[in-house]
Amino acid sequence: MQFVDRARIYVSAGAGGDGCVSFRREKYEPAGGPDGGRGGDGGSVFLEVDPAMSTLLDFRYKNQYKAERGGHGQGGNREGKSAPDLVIKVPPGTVVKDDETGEVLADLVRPSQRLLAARGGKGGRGNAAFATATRRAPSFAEKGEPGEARWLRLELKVIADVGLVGYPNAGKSTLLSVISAAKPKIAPYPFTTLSPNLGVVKVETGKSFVVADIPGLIEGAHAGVGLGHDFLRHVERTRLLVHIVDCSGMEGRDPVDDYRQVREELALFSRNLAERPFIVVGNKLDIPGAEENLQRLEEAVGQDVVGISAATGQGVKELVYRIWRTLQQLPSPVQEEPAGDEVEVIQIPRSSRRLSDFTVRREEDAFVVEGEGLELLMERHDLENPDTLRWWLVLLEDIGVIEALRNAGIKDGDTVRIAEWEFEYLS
Ligand SMILES: Nc1nc2c(ncn2[C@@H]2O[C@H](COP(=O)(O)OP(=O)(O)OP(=O)(O)O)[C@@H](O)[C@H]2O)c(=O)[nH]1
Ligand SMILES: [Mg+2]
Repeated sequence: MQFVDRARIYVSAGAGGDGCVSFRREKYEPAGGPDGGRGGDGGSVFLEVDPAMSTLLDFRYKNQYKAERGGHGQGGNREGKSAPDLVIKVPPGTVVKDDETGEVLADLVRPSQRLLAARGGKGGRGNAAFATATRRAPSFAEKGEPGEARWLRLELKVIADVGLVGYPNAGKSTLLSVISAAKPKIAPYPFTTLSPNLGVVKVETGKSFVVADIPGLIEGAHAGVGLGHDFLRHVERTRLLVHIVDCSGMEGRDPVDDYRQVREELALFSRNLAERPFIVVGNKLDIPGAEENLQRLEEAVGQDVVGISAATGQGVKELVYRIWRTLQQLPSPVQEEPAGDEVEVIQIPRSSRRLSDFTVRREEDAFVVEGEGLELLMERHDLENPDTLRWWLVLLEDIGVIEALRNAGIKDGDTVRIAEWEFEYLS
């Protein structure tokens, strides 16, 4: 039995720090050489599998994740500090999709897998990096590159950790309704539950588990009497059974008989289920006389029985902690790999940012140059600065933009446009 847990999160990486404009100051040298350092890189955002998690519940409370930006470069060729990466833990089996396109970016299954969900921006170069034989004192530096940001859709096929079993009317659905947000049908007659209900139980931040509530089991359930048979198959995949017994003795039933009958049905269905770890819960302690039945039950069971009233909430919180603690001692459903440093980082492909990947197109009023790498680089520089502008025009020549414009038939006086920026072509 599975249901799909979903969440939407926003991940944004840190921008790179800005490069610095600075000149060495020496006692007898009024204008020393450029020594502005590079900015530090921005932090990236990673998604990483945490085998201890089984739900996406925490993402309902926090869905924005931002890594910090890199520090700015400084004089004396000091590089800015790089920001730490931000690692978000997700349960094993989380499928990560691009929220906009629905495209699957990663299927995070194993603890050693990491998705680079948003790349941090590179730090900008300081003015020292722009010095050449002919430009000894560059008055400009580069801004840090922006970090990537995107909305992600997380989807997890949830397998229940805990199966609620018990005789009809024991209060299984009532318990589920008070420990989770699930809204199962509850009524004072047997077989109210006709198909399994799943609920996510939050213990505290980062600690939650999934409970399956199945129809009540009666004598012959293992052979298909009642509804139990089909559903026993489903609880077979849970790690822990919580056996609910109605201790009220209402309707003339004996809790000890009910307990034994359900245990027997489990054993007849599969040895596996009979050997599954289980917690026994005596319910309906708000009814007079239930306490005595609880004691009798405890003696018959031979292990302690947790007493609760799903109706009043008595003992329920303690039960939830008890279940959580027990789960921690049980093997995780995902096979843990031997510890090693073989981490597989999954990358989200991005379009080419090579400066040489550009196109030239002729429009009515201008020649338009387009290229992601070129446009991103341009954004990081202030072309109002004449020093920067000279550097930029040489760069356009070097990477072949000017030649491509000539091939496209450009003449003196024509306008060239790159993103928002325009200039007049002069050969
Ligand atoms: N007094 C009292 N009544 C309870 C308590 N828990 C459940 N009930 C009642 O018992 C009846 C059966 O509860 P359900 O939660 O539907 O029982 P179930 O085990 O899911 O039953 P099936 O789905 O038929 O197997 C309902 O009338 C509940 O209101 C309790 O702690 N005290
Ligand atoms: Mg029910």
